[in-house]
Amino acid sequence: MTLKRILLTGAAGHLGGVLRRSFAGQFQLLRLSDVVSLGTAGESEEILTCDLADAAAARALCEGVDAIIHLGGIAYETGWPELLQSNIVGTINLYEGARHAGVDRVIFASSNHATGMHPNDRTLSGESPPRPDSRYGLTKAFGEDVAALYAYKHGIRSFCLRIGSCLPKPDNRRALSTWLSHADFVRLVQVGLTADYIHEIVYGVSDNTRSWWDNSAAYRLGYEPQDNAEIYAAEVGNIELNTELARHYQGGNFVPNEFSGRKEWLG
Ligand code: NAI
Ligand code: 15L
Repeated sequence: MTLKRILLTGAAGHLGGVLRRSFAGQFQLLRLSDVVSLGTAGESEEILTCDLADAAAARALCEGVDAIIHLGGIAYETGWPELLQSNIVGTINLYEGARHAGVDRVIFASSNHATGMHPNDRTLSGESPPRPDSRYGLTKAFGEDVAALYAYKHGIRSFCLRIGSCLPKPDNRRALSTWLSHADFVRLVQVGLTADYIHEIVYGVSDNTRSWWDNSAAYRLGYEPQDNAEIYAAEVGNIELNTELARHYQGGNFVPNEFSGRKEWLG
């Protein structure tokens, strides 16, 4: 199936901007949506402002598209009321809209924080169980399960990206493991738009020498990352996170925030 009409949620955000620029003119329709203003529509673009927590609006958003790239939501740790609305209710509404509209596939921006309480001497894959490091990470683990429900029960292909640190370049030692370059992010989303899968969880990470993640499932589907954080090692390799907990666990600075766990369980 050639996907012609794409919906991008969270289009006003950092990664939404990366995809908007990269995908300009590539599709018959690129429908851009966010809860905040998106400016003026370019050629083949359509702009729909919508709070994903509004079920009717989210349903209308999904009408007439072949695929959805779902980036919209809160991208950091905060309180339950906000996370519940944007990330939990928002993701349910989005998938429900996709089901009603007969959408072929959804690419879901999960996060490494769904598995952030795993220590960083462990190599994880998309099959590794969630071990969230925050309420935010838990909403992403929930989103991966929503994706599984709608894939296996309702036939919507779901590609979940446990994104590491998608930045112009790595900014500290941790990011030498977790970095996803903008160009590799676009490559991974293109795999999500073209590959044959049912429900797949992969890591959003470049070809980093120090990666903590076995991304062979993404490679099997055709992902060929071209960037490696190691070229920045001399520049940022000495910039350490400033607590033992943040350095020990994959989730980095999300871990010490509100931590009340047992130090003897540090394994
Ligand atoms: P961002 O904060 O720049 O963009 C998220 C966008 O979602 C914002 O424009 C915001 O207005 C919108 N949004 C929030 N609540 C909404 C709602 N209720 N309805 C509609 N739109 C809503 O975040 P960024 O960095 O672009 O991340 C995009 C996605 O990727 C997020 O889901 C984030 O959790 C995920 N991610 C990003 C990583 C990164 O390194 N940038 C790492 C891991 C995951
Ligand atoms: C995320 O999930 C956040 O959205 C992003 O801002 C970074 O903190 C990233 O993870 C990371 O772990 O570096």
